[in-house]
Amino acid sequence: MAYKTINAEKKNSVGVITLDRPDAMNALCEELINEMAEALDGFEADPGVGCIVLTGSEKAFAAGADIKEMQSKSYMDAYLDDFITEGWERVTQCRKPVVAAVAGYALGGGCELAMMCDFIICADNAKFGQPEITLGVTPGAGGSQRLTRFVGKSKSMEMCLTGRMMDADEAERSGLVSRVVPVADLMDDVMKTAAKIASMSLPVAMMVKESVDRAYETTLSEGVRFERRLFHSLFATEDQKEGMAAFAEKRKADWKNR
Ligand code: DAK
Repeated sequence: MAYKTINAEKKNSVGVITLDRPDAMNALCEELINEMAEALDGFEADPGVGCIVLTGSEKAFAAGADIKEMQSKSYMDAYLDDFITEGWERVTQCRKPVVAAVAGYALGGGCELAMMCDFIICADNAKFGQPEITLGVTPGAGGSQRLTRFVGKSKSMEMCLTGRMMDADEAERSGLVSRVVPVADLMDDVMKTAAKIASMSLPVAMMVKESVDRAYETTLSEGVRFERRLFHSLFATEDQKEGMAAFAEKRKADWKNR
């Protein structure tokens, strides 16, 4: 499938979506969001894909929603059309794991998009920020909520109120990203990580994702109860029998995804 604003390709069992609007720092225009949602649909439906990677260029993951596209919208345009909400939320609805590989700028909607992924690995040149206040708006795709959950109130409040950018080291110290790697190694590293995830039993990886996500949506006791129910249910699967047999027999597991 040929897209205009992204590239989507399957590399073995990993689906890779690369945001590709180099002249606009990968600004997230409506067409890009729709194309990204379509590519995600394709990878979600492909049983040969076990993990999805979302990335940009070395200069920019994405410098936010497309300011030039939205600058003249009226309140009614934004409200009645539910301004770009549908495609934007597609990432959060993925059942397969999605890894964000961030180099360069991840600002505004770019930072929000990265935070919608399951985890972020970033390059040492990455810069994260929610500069919407400098444009006369608030974050609009969950930035004030997700950034606060990642880095805590104080840092999130400061960043959202000043538009200050956070560099890669600060992002790692604050828990926004799982790891920082040299920019030249970013894609190699992320592809190895994604391939590792894709080598697991797909339904188990999906349940792990669901379980960790639950930690954000519920109390500790309900989350632990949810995890336990998933854990119990896995004893009905072929992959639990295979995984434990493989350990006992000192061999590699041959997952059936059943
Ligand atoms: N939109 C449109 N064009 C952009 C852009 C953006 N966000 N960011 C950069 N560009 C364009 C520039 O206009 C420039 O285009 P030309 O002038 O060459 O035509 C080109 O990309 C290169 O940018 P610069 O010349 O500015 O490059 P620099 O290296 O000097 O600076 C920069 C890079 C990333 C620091 C700077 O471009 C910048 O500050 N960009 C804007 C960052 C920003 O304010 N982002 C927040 C946007 S608001 C929602 C979902 C999402 C959102 C809201 C609601 N719903 C689901 C409801 C999100 C909102 C936002 O993200």
